[in-house]
Amino acid sequence: MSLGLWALALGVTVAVQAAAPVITNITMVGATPRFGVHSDLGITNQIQCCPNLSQTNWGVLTNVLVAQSPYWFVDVAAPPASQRFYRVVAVVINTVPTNMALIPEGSFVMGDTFGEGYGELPLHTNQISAFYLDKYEVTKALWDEVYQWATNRPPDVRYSFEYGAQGKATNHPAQSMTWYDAVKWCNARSEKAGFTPCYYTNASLSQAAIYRSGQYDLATNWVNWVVKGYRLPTEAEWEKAARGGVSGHRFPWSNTDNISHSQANYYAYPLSVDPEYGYAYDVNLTLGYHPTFETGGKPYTSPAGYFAANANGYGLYDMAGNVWEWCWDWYGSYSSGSQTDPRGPASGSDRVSRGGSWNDHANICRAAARNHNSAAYRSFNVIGFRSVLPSD
Ligand SMILES: [Ca+2]
Repeated sequence: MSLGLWALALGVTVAVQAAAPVITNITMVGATPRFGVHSDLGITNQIQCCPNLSQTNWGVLTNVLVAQSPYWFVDVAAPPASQRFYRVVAVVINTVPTNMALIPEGSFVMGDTFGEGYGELPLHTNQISAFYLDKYEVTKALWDEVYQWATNRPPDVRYSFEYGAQGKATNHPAQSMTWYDAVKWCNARSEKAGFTPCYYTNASLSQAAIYRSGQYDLATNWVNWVVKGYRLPTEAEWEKAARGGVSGHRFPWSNTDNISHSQANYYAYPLSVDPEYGYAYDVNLTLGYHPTFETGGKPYTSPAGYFAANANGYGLYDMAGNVWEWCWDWYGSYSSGSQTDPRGPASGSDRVSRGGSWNDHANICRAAARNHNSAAYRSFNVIGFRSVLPSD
């Protein structure tokens, strides 16, 4: 075997200020190539190879989080009696934030392909930029952590919430918050994390206008949509996420277009139990609340992510049922034209919520189903939310 070595500091992104990794001491140990790499610590090296230098397609052998320098790399997978070139590149691995899922860029068909809903037509195609979405409805534990931080800040930057939120247990979804409180909480979560708030009390988007208290009916241009900060999903983002990367299904899962208590926390009303008003696609064997969670008085919410085997195609939980989820948009009618990253009507009287709850029938838990409430609505223990973070 003949060996070649290249050491490049190609920044796959420009965030790395590290010095270039350097390959040294390349040698054969028996039939196996081995070399040392000098690198800054704490960065990721990507070890690449190719069979000849006339091609530009370097294959990735492995990623190494550098804990010591120099370190040895032994290429146990190298084919015998061949020629191989190596290089080591400092890369930034784009890590997904904790407990969030990447919803990739792409288009989807929004609306009800089954003709079962209200206000869910016409079908229209939306192009949606990539974003991260909480895998779980915001739990009471997470709500409290941010809430405590936000309400104990110095007076000039302190948050005040109308009512805050309730939760049956710390690992259950936070619920019964107003839309205003959900939005302010997203801002607080951003500030706590060192990110930039998305929501402002006017179009200046200035520090002085960060939305931390009161009731403001925010306009679309009172939102900084491009900064790295937490915000509510738009209605289109929510529906794209709920569909899990597949189209034309009734629920967030695609292996069946039916629903039962093995998949979601909702109020079952199956046709088999009520032949007149039941839902044919509700194949639960019994009528009523989910028996596992019908305990200790209402609400009958379930722990976030309880249906662990039933994450959707993007790895999201409870997109059907458990609690409704506030979205950004004012409620309004759909139009048929294709749109890119739509943010809903410019004004309105209600904000959208999605997904149904422990208290709702199967038809309300469909991926296309829409609901809307006043931003000051607190619900009967049925409404919560999850948050978005931009992907770059
Ligand atoms: Ca939900």
